[in-house]
Amino acid sequence: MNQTRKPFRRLLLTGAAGNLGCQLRSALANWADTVRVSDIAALGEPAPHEETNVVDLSDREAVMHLVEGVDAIVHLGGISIDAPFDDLIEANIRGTYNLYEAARKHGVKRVVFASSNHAIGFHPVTDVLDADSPQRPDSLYGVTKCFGESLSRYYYDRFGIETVCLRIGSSFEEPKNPRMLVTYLSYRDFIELVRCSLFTNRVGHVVAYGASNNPVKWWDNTKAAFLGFNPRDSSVQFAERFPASAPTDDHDDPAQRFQGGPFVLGEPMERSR
Ligand code: NAI
Ligand code: 15L
Repeated sequence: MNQTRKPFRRLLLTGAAGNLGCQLRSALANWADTVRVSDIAALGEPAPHEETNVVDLSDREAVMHLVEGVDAIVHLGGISIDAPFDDLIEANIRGTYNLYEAARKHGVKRVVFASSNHAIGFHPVTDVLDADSPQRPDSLYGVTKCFGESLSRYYYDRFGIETVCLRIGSSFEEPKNPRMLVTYLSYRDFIELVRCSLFTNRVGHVVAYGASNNPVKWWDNTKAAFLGFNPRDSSVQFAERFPASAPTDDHDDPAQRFQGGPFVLGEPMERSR
């Protein structure tokens, strides 16, 4: 049978059992001959083009094996909310380090890293940020995303591994609260952002914000315009669910004043023993 060659031979997707991993999994079929899907959780039956690997990202040897033979990585795996420090260290700090170190050893050229708006969540809601705005994490979770952004910068400067750091807003089926009218990233736009991040010829190391074309904007993607990401969706269709109010930073409630919303209220947590 004469099969058309796809742009990538083998792509690795971490966090494939999660919310966004499930959305991306089928799209990747069009982009790579083989998609290696991985998670610490069960992954279900592999499709014909898939290889499944249940791996804890904190297991260095297992991650080294996981990354062997892949052309590029979409790294979504890890803890996706604030959590005890010891847990974040394993999944998000050690896990991301293991992944980059394996990428270096196996000659992987490109990583798309799921960072988060919580890397900049302590900026007030009245600010508009771009890729050069200082990191202001709003939680230990946000700190781990800042670590991932710095680690990937180092691996680019030192070893030439390119990374697009996606500061994803709120990527769910629908916005769940007024804040998400600003931070909403539709699943369709999320997939397109990953596609642009994988397919743009040279990206170096770049930060791109992940939001749909929402009426209120906190983030300016001009410095990542070369990715060609043009969101097609908008939170406007959900606006009437939440009463409109002008952005303000004079609220008493920090969850209203800062872009990170309720994440700014979190307490540092120890693992409960
Ligand atoms: P999710 O929590 O649904 O998926 C994360 C996946 O990572 C889960 O399937 C989990 O089992 C896996 N995982 C956790 N610890 C692991 C470990 N030690 N080893 C291997 N796998 C592990 O989160 P979601 O929504 O799919 O997000 C994907 C990525 O995007 C996450 O890194 C998250 O921080 C980031 N992100 C997501 C946003 C959103 O709105 N969905 C917003 C900002 C960032
Ligand atoms: C994130 O980083 C989380 O992974 C996601 O679950 C949401 O909380 C999102 O940010 C958000 O800010 O809405």
